[in-house]
Amino acid sequence: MKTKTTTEQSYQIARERFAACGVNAEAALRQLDQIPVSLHCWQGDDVGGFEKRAEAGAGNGCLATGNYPGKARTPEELRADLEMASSLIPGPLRLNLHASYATDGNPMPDRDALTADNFSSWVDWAARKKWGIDFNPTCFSHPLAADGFTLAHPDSGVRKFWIAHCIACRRIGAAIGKRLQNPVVSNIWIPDGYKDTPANRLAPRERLMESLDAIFDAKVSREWNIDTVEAKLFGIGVESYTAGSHEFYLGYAASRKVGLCLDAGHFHPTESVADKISSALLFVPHLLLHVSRGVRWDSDHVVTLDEATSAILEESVTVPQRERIHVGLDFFDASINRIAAWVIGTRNAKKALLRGLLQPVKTFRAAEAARDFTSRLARMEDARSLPWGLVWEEYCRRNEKPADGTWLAEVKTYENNIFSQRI
Ligand code: RNT
Ligand code: ZN
Repeated sequence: MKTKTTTEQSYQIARERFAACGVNAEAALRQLDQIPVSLHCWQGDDVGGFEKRAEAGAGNGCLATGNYPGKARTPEELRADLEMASSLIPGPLRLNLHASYATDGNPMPDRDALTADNFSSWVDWAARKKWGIDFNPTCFSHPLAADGFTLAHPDSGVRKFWIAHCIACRRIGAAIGKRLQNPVVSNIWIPDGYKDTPANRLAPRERLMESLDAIFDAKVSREWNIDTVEAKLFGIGVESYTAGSHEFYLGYAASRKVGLCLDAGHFHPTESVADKISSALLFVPHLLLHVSRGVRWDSDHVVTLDEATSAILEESVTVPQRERIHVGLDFFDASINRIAAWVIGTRNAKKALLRGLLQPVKTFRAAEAARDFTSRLARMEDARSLPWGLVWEEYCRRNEKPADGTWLAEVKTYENNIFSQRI
């Protein structure tokens, strides 16, 4: 770790440089402390979950590739790995849980009958850590999702099961939110779609709309549970059509006043997801960001500081009412150390937020208001080389977390000591 004096002195220089551009670095650090990032449990075990049936695990288009050793196999191992990862990430975190990670129940009920009691080990753990929790129904990797359809299934019996599951999950969200006194974001994603050209594009969407209406008709506390719905353009096995497309969910969320989830991998690769935030926020009550990185397809690569991903997070802090935006991660890479994947992706998400908070936005906007587009571009480009990295280093120091370049050894030690026992 860098010494306090070096880091602080460098920060003072950086702070002055930002002040000269009209940016208060101290205020940016305070704001960064107000934006928790929701750490997705599923990066730790390749979307495996703890159900012990044959279909369990990643499925229905969710695919973690690679076979790096040391995957967490039990709740205890997964929590230990999350502890390790979070010890290397500065600032506030939440836990993002999937229903397939239920821990408490003997026997464990099927997904349509889960309650908050089935997650008590997670809730106790999060309470101890003072983390909030977010929640997701698991509408995949189950015998009743075997043909790729759930809420839009032509069979009303199958739809009923998934409707019951989603209602159960909203209730779990509300119960956990109340217990932690911290609202839970409950996000619905379904895989339903066709590999090849559909003959009827409307019918599955009508069924999905009706299923969602039944789900959101169930009375669940709005104070403790925040609903969001997640669209997708395509996926493996559903290349030609997904019932829950962006247009479908944007229309649904706006008309029903539920939140919308924007997953960075769920759009055409040349679309700007950052650009969608300001439009969606005008019409939906909440936005959930699934911060992810698609490489050629919805590959869920670890978040890097690339242009497209940074732009999403930078934009998220420059809009008014940013408390209506919730930041969650959604990547899963089984080809590298899974804890390092969390650390790299989450630190990057936080760096992008910090860079957004440190942007001389007022200056950019003044140039724009004056229709001086030359100055707007010049200022934006000059701002890229402001010393934000020194502010980040100070943020790590204040949070007693390692600076860049100093955390990996701890992961390697953990790998040597712990992963070797998981054979
Ligand atoms: C799938 C969606 C969804 C999942 C998680 C595991 O394409 O992105 O959010 O990744 O629920
Ligand atoms: Zn997602």
